[in-house]
Order: sequence, then C-alpha cells, then structure tokens
Amino acid sequence: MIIKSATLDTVAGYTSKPVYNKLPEIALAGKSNVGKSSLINALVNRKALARTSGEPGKTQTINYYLINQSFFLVDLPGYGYAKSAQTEREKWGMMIERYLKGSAVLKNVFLLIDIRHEPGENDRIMYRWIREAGYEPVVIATKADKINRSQLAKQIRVIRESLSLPETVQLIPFSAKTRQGREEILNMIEKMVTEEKEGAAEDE
Ligand SMILES: Nc1nc2c(ncn2[C@@H]2O[C@H](COP(=O)(O)OP(=O)(O)OP(=O)(O)O)[C@@H](O)[C@H]2O)c(=O)[nH]1
Ligand SMILES: [Mg+2]
Repeated sequence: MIIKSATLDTVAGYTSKPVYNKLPEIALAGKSNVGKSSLINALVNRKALARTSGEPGKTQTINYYLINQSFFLVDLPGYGYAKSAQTEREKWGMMIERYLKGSAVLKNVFLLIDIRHEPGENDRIMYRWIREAGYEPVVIATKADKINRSQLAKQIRVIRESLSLPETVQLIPFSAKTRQGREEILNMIEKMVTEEKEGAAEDE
C-alpha cells in the first residue's frame, strides 16, 4: 500500500461526543511510551504527524488519522503511566472500552508490546478487552532495534507465553528506527480495510 495522504482528522477526549466514522478504522493500543505514535509516523512516512515524546502519557486522547481518504488509524491513549491518578485510570478504561465496543467500523486492533520487556498485567487486561470486544489483535513487538538477533526469538517467546497467545495471533517485530516490519504491517492494514468492501460488493 502506498500512503498518499495522512491528516489528523479528529481528537476525542474523555468528555467528547462519540465519533461515528463511516470509513474503516484500525486501532493501536499499548502501554505509554511503547511506540504507538512512532508506529503511525513510520507507517505514513512523516516525522511528526503523531506527536511522540520521551515523556510517557503524551497521547491522552483518541486521535483519528485519516489515511488516503479511505481509512483511519486510531491512536489510543497509552496505559500504565505510573504517575496517573486512580480517577485518570478509570477515565482511561472507560474511554477504551467505550471505543472498542462502540465503534461500528473498527476492523482490528494492533496491540503494541515493547520487545524488550515481558508484558505486564495491564497488557494482559488490554489483550483480554480486545478479545472480549470480538477482535483477534495483531501483536506488534516494538523497538526491535534495541535487541540483537540472538535475543529476538527468546523475547517473542516471552511475549507469546505471557499473553497466552494462540498460534493464530500474529506477532510482528517492528522498529520505527530501522522500519523493520513496516511493509508487513501496511500489507495487513490493506487487507483489513478492504475485506469489508469485497463483502459489500457481493451484496449488491
Ligand atoms: N529505538 C527506538 N525508539 C523508539 C521506537 N519507537 C518509539 N521509540 C521511542 O519511544 C518513545 C515513545 O514513543 P511514542 O511513539 O511517543 O510512544 P506512545 O506509545 O505513542 O506513547 P504515549 O503517547 O505516551 O502512549 C519516543 O522517545 C520514541 O522515539 C523504536 O522502534 N525504536
Ligand atoms: Mg503517543
């Protein structure tokens, strides 16, 4: 897939009205600082379309990026930000659950996990919520440039075991720095967003 255009279309906060898009959506979920915004920038070949930061908790809204006028990449707020208060965490949970269950055009979710670390309790909860909302996420192991080749297989195993991923769940190592995995992810997105169109054509 060739990215021809990418713009920030809608920003939804905790108190915003629900967003009802007609075009398909692909969401990115994951802990704060795992690299969600960096993944979006790498996919669309832009340095700073999605704001990234060394400071965790940068994205606390649901940001909808319109790609090629044909689908949305949805940057979900990160979790596990240690400093955030209980009330903030509750707001976050409600926002995510409402989004996962409420979007009628969500095609699938990428769950991002830092390739260096064993998934934590929050990652397991996120994975469960995605499954409960009826999706089989694709797991993206981010920051793959930070480990060497010999560690790769082991870290993938750790992530699979810790989340109890069935074999059908795909796991893709990715690096925003080297762009490893970028083409594979773009191909998946293309499939996810076009599947429905094929189905719809059959109905006509
Ligand atoms: N080396 C390396 N650094 C990365 C990679 N992806 C992201 N980073 C760095 O990790 C930090 C956090 O990245 P973000 O993309 O802002 O993370 P996020 O998941 O959007 O974080 P929140 O918005 O807080 O939820 C930034 O300093 C990035 O430069 C990667 O593939 N390799
Ligand atoms: Mg972000």
